[in-house]
Amino acid sequence: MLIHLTKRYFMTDYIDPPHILLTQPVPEETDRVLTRDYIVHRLYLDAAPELLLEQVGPYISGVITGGAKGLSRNMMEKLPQLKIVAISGIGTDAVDLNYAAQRGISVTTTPGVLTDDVADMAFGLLISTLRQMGEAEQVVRNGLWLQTNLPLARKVTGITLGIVGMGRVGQAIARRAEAFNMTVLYNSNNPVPGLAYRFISDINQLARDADVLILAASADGGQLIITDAVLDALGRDGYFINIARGKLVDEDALLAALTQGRIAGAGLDVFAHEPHVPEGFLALKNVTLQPHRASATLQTRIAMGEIVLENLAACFNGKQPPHQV
Ligand code: 8YV
Repeated sequence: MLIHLTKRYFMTDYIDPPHILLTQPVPEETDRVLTRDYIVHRLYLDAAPELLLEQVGPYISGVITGGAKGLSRNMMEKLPQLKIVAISGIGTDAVDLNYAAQRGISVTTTPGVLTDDVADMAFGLLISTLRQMGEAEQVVRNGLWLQTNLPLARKVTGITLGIVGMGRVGQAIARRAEAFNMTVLYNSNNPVPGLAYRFISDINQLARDADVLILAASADGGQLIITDAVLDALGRDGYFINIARGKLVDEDALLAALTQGRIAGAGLDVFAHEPHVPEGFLALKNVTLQPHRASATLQTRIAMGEIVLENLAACFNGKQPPHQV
């Protein structure tokens, strides 16, 4: 492999142009600027990623990664010149922030621009699951319209919605819920000042009161939030929607609750060990499944890419990146 080692900046200790490691693709618009301004190494395209890391690891000063993918401590240890981990996303749960801080590595995110998409996905999953749109679509696609008597669906407008996590995304979901005449209740670490929705400090109580429970919490704390007890509190007429992180959910308990009819259905964009989806989910008609696509629109991914580029540029110009966590 040819590695371009050109001049070094006088005052800095990284190579110019900086070497950037990309763990997953970015939109063409972002990629064009990256390849113009940096030397880009694409881990996701390489047949032997370990070997690539061995070869280019010593030169890498920036990594671009996704929120769920993050960057393990083990990987960071292979990158002695690393200055910045630029997350194209908002979750920092897959990056060892303490270790990054110890080494003086900036960790940045792309807040704000993906809020609406994630809230839209939460609503898409909610409507699709309650209205059985996946199952009904299969009926049409398989030419079974006349032969099939689908059960009646669950009405969406007017339900009681429980939101777990009232950050930007939780609030964007709540705003959408208002247009559907829903009663919004929420649980988060603390009540959010200025919100008109009722705060419920006990998540089991929230699940009991809600027709649909949406998980929109950050996974930075790493704790399990959706347990067997929460699912039982949600009950046989309740639905669960997850657009946050799979690791916040006891996935075995969720699968069991769905299979045994202890909750009515689920809409899942995220899983505990992506891209692995436990096989049991695939057979269930009362579940809507997505491959972690909540922020995956062209417009939003371009906007996320612009912020990633800003963060990188600031870092390599000796400034504090604007969206450093
Ligand atoms: C992205 C995410 O799908 O923001 C996050 O933390 O998980 C998602 O928005 C992911 O970052 C892919 O780039």
